[in-house]
Amino acid sequence: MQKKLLTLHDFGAPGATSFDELRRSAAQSGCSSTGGSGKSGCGSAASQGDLPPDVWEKVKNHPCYSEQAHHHFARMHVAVAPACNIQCNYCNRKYDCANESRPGVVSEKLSPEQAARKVIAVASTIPQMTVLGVAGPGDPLANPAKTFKTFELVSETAPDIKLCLSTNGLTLPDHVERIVAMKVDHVTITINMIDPEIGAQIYPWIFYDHRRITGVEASKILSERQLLGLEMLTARGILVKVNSVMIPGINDRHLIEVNKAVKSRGAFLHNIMPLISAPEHGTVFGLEGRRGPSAQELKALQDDCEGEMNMMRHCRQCRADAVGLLGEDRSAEFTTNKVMEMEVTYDLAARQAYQAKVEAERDAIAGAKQREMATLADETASIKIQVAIATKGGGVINEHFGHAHEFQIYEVSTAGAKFIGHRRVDLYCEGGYASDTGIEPILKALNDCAAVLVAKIGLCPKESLAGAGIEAVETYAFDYIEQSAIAYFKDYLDRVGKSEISHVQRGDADIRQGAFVTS
Ligand code: CLF
Ligand code: SF4
Repeated sequence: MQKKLLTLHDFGAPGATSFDELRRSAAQSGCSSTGGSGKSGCGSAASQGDLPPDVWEKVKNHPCYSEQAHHHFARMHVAVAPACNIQCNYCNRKYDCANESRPGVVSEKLSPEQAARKVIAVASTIPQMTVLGVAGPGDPLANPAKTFKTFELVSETAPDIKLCLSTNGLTLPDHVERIVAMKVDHVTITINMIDPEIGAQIYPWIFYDHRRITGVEASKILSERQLLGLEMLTARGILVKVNSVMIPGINDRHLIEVNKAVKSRGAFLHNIMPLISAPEHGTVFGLEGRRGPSAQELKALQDDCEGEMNMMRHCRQCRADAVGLLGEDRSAEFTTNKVMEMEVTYDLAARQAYQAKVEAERDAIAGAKQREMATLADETASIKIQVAIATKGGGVINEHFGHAHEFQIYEVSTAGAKFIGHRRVDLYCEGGYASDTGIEPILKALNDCAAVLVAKIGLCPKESLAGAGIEAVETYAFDYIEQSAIAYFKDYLDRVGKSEISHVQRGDADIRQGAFVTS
């Protein structure tokens, strides 16, 4: 495998090689992007054997389209699309807000050239970064020139990186052919309604056909354009994920109808996300005090929608400039100033070697899970429990309780262990001391769990968790997550059977809004 050595200054820094030269040099390196046509009908929990080979090629290292992949592979967003052509009542786009983490918020807006430079810098530093997404802070297709220029520069320079975009869908039908031509294999459409009367409560206006349109008419046009765009993409083999924001009191039950509508039009995956709403965001919903759903409400809706098309449950509601694994944020390492100073080595061979290593690790994880499942073969109990996992990634229980920014939540039963969500928390331990917020918010976030499996935990939090009925378990430190969750469940059933413990139905839990930020 040929190794390309490139420096960031090759990307237009003073006195550097031109971007064109860099593109040519990368194009000669012999790698190619993945291709093939997608088929709908499966989802993020699917494994290699569950999907046609061409679809598996597209999703196997996409952290959003494959729940398994999200333990190993990272995505990055570049904020090249500031404008938007509609208004959502849950949106207020902000810049330079490093403490706020939600879609629509970024620290820097980038030109396509700056964005391409940043992608190469990240790809060089983080070999597991496999996907470039354009997701805002406005709508990528309301900024088509910048969005497609960015994709063009990146695909010519780093063709092993998958291209992904996320849109409100209003202008999507106008851009489908270009999306296909650019080999953008993954498109997300945010569809919150198919009933314009409901839409009128979510969208005060759209800008379409050179005019501002309000009320039910606006939502009618938006919905028609979204569904048309979805049909056009799936007919051309593009994998389409539909994002829907669950807004209690407005579209919560209606999303079941949305699910049916998008499923019938070939969507690959449906991602129902909780409303992010707080007065300080300055959004209409935030200012009117509209709440987001609880953990149980969200899960119940996702369960109701789950059928042939699986639900995405591992979304972290990323910022439009997010970098890293879905549960981490490394964007501060890649500001424009830092990127300009970095000497980078775009090493395709190293990236591919990393991915081969991940393949082997995934096989080992799947094998271990299968072996553990065999131990449940004779179990008939109808008990289901939820367990929280402290992990830094890699599919392993490798995080100290006090250092966890989030816990991954698995539902475990005789059917196996299934990822059902994550809970963000403030660090329990800061600089060796318990944080000011204490353990209460963590207890509320994990209240629906019977246990938390950790690499390590101190006596004090362990006792607090026990007091709340949550068992802290270090037995599975550095073991695989799903294998361990099943092993814990087996042990749990044994202890219930021997009346050493009682199985109790746990209560609801808090979902903390937004995604992880470093500061
Ligand atoms: Fe980005 Fe979106 Fe592509 Fe993923 S995010 S454009 S599909 S690469 Fe992923 Fe982030 Fe959720 Fe989006 S976790 S907000 S679903
Ligand atoms: Fe904000 Fe996206 Fe809605 Fe535009 S489409 S208003 S950027 S949430």
